[in-house]
Amino acid sequence: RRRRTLDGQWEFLADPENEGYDADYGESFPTEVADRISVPSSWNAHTEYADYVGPAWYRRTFETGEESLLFTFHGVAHDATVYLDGEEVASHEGSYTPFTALARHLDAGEHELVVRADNTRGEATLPHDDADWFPHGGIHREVVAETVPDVYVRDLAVEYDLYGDEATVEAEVTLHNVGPRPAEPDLTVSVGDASVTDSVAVEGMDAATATLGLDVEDVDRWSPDDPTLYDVEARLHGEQADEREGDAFADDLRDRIGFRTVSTAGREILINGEPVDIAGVNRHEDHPEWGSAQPLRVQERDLDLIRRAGCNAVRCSHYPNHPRFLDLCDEEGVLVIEEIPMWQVDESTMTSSQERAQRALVEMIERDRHHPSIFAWSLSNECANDHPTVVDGTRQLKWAADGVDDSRLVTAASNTDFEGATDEVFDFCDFLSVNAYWGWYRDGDWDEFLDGIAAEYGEKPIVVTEFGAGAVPGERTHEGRKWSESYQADLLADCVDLFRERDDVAGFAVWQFCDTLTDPEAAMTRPRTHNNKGIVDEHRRPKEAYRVLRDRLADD
Ligand code: ADA
Repeated sequence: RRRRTLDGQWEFLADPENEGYDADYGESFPTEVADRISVPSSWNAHTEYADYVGPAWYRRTFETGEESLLFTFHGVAHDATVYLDGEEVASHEGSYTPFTALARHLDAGEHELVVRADNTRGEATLPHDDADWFPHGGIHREVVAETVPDVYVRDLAVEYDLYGDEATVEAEVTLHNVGPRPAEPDLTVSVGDASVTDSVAVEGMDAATATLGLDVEDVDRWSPDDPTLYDVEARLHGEQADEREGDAFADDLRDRIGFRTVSTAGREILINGEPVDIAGVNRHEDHPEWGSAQPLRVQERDLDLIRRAGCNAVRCSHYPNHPRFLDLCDEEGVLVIEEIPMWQVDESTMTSSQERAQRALVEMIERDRHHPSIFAWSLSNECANDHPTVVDGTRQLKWAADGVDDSRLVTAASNTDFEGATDEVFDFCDFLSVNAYWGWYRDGDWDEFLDGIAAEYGEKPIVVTEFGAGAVPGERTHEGRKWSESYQADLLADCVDLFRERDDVAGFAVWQFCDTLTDPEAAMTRPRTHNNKGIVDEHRRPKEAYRVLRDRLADD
């Protein structure tokens, strides 16, 4: 499939009064007063718009032949509406999952794309307005246009069962026919060297889904130590039944998978039936130069530093990360927990954001279901899991997750017990993701706390998905006071030793990988307006905690 990028400089207009550009400038985009901004980027990574929160407009033109184009916006923060030649063609809520727009049978020549993006957060947005991370705005992930024929592969979802070194694969392929006439292309699905072909009938202006099965023999499993990946492809070919222009079908969709199983047994998490000790970090997509729009080099470096610290896992807190970062985790054998931005939702925000949450979850799983590195979907973070509205809403999310993919573990990160109440969401989680900050926000005994969790929620693995302490980079005190690097390092060392001694703790994820810009509203409790609990600072310079963690994990 021919793909072209629409990255580069776009015209840009902040719209603080939410007027829309028409109101002031008539019909056409006011190119003469517009700024230029690079795509992908967070507009907050540009000095002039560093603090800007609100709606803004993007515009660019592009040339095309006579063709149909499938546009994919990989991430627009937070809400977006897309116009092609003045017509609305797509709208989407949420920064971290992609959306598409199909432009059917475009005329040859120049066309105009306009995008309205809005990073305003509120009660109903996800994340909502209190979230502890900076609301980066704009088209912060790539925009791609693919040329598609009338009959094209819209979606490919691969599932498998593993029996020893044999896999039975089921590929569900959705075809769209945007032409008027019925069609019956041949569809070949291949996984590595194995393939199967069938013909699929699809009516004009309609869609059809076909499920093709094939067996893969001598499977090399994906594992953290040996992360083998297989190419998968759904390809259309064959002749059109009637004579028409371009008389053969031609389209393809490609991805990668890895064969492995994920399960739990008692207090253990198993990959391919083998217990793994999760040693991870939480990672936000944030960088002083790039904001949330990290180039490949930053992603590579982050993962390299995480690996060098001795970690084997990343919790993508608190939202679906850039798919390229997940590709790197697949290739490196790093285990991933992926989450939707359901952050500290209470009864009222649950009611207002339930539908968004469900869409975000399904979009995340549909985008990422082929990544073998992802072993768990996380439904939420630190929500009011003792409140019936929140519990019921989260249960529906669990059902939605199971409906799309039941091959992974499902969890939700909880601080409810930390607050002294019972977490009812844990009842339907495969493992218990526990966030607690004993020794930082409060004094308390970690062992006693974990004993309580272990006793209350039955025989499930416990992963301490957040713990840590803030350390302002460079801050040192002889007394090891709070906010010093040594206080943080000592606390992490003690926690890691304690978690690793306990049989009921299957692993941990340090809060957090790097210092990250936080919501300006939190400035008075977050020095430098950063969440300073990184083991490296925002420029990825190591703190004392980084070395301590590396020394602890090195002997594994
Ligand atoms: C919570 C939350 C994190 C971060 C952390 C902290 O546990 O899940 O996003 O805000 O607290 O640093 O206090």
